[in-house]
Amino acid sequence: MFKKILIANRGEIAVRVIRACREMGIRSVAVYSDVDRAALHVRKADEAYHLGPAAAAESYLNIPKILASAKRSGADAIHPGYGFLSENPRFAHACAEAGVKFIGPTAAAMEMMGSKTRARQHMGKANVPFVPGTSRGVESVEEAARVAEKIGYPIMLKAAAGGGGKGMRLVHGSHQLRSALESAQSEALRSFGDDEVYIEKAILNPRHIEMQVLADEHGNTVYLGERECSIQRRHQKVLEESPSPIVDGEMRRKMGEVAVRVAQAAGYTNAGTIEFLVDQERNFYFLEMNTRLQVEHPVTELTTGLDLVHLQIRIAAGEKLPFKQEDVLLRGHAIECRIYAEDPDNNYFPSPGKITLLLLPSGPGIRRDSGMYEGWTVPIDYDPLLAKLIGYGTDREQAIARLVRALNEYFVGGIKTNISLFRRILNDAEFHAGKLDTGFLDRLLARPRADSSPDESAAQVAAIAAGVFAMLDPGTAAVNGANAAEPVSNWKRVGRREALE
Ligand code: MV4
Repeated sequence: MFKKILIANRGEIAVRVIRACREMGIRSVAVYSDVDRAALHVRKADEAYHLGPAAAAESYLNIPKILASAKRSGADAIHPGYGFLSENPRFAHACAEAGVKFIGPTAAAMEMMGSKTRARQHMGKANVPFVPGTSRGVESVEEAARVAEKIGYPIMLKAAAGGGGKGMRLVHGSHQLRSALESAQSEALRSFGDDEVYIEKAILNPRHIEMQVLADEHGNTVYLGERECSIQRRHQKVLEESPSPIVDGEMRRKMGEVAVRVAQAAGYTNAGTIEFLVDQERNFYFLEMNTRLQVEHPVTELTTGLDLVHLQIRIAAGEKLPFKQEDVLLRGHAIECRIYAEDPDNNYFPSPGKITLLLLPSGPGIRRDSGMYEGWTVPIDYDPLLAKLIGYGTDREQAIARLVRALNEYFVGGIKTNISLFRRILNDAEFHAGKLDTGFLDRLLARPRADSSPDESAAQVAAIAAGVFAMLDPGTAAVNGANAAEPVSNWKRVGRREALE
């Protein structure tokens, strides 16, 4: 087993991996940029190495600097988290060259699944249902027109090297084809340095449902249930849940078996996710494979009772999966809210700054994976994800009720967050009915806001007022029933008073 793991990431996922290391008795090494000097992952790791300036290219994306830190610290493995270098085959290869185990798939598996057309070519051999279309880039408008006529409009033009909707165009008729193809190719070239664009039949109002898989290095591959990820804004997931409201046992088994075939066709090892598009008739089509641990992995952990990071580390250390497919039992329902430092009243623009007050939810069925703390300054330089709030319950309604209760306990002072957005989503009738598709959030945001019910906002104001008074005069805390035997610590009082001034 590894003695020391370097986490080549930051924020909540770095803290999450550090926690798994600590639970496994493995020393953890953090790396950080100038603006992350006081970040939570640096505080929690056993060791920390400075990478350089805030710019990702000078820090979290800088392979030589990260490998130099691994060498200096004597780390024998690296966990990439998600984003940054987590799906970069050159990084995986460089780790192997440096004799440091990359906790994830091989560079070859990453490369195969990194190109959507290469993936489709390989999936074709593995009897995997994918959206009708081409498995190679189109060479000309004429060729595109022929293919489109054959599969029928509307069609979707997509960048082979793409993801997240970049280089993607929905085309309703031949008259739009030339301009759409040219703009898709130029955006693909700009975004990915590769202008290959291919064609798929457009699935209208699809759901995005993904299947978690886990494969050890001895040929064992299992699926761990699906995640409903249809609630997205501009191709960024906002809220995810497991299980999906529309997947029953039969459909889960079928999707799981397809996902396992995809992973095996790719020679995949470690944790991976197969994304599907699901149409209104619940037909599912392979979309792409994510060769990393995903942000939303906690909802799978809660419904399976498994720790995916522990398992990733054990797999990378050469252990066999400690269970078989029939041992994977799903129980309950989990829903994750991604808490972003964004201003809902200003087009969700990032809202960096100092966190002056943090009132945190807890209690039955509530999990928080967080990278923030009171007094920390959220930098402008990176993705504004602050924390994930996950509610777990026996069923979907209990999970929703717990999440609504927890959101009303959550308060982040000093910056704006999207917490209010989740109250709107979780109170929405379509959401409660499980009527989700990738257009859900756009429809919700297009509707006029129903004011949050007065008692909720009053509860918030009361909670903040109580907190403020308790800070200003500990005696008040005693009067308000706070436990006088445990006066507010000097650290907290000084910190809070400073924050308030
Ligand atoms: C599609 C599609 C409809 N038909 N492909 C968006 C980014 C990438 N993950 C694939 N995406 C889509 N591909 C076909 N043939 C609709 C989308 C899509 C989408 C997919 C998943 C989650 C959110 C989405 C938002 C808009 C469009």
